[in-house]
Amino acid sequence: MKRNNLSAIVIITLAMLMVNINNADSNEVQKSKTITIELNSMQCDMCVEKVTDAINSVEGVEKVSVDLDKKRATVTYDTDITNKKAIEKAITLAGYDANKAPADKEAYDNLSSCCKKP
Ligand SMILES: [Cu+2]
Repeated sequence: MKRNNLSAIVIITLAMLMVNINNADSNEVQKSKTITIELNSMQCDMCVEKVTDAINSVEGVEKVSVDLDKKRATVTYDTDITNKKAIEKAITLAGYDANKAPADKEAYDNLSSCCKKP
């Protein structure tokens, strides 16, 4: 009887270990990465909205938070689907500088006057 109890404990412990290993695997498959992007040309809340929409339009982006005071975005994305360059590109095509990538000129010219650099 004692032996059976011990076996049961060993089996349960092994089962729990296997569950932990499986969880670690599934986390690795997701490959999420969080980066910050400098958005020095943003001026107002409308800019925040446009930049947020632009980043969200990139496939593979999971989470976006744009901070107007700090002039930067925090973006979480799936590294299997997209990358930092693609996200920067979407921002520049919306008319804003992203890190060292300059805004697309035509998109910038089409921004409302309140969104242009002073
Ligand atoms: Cu603006």
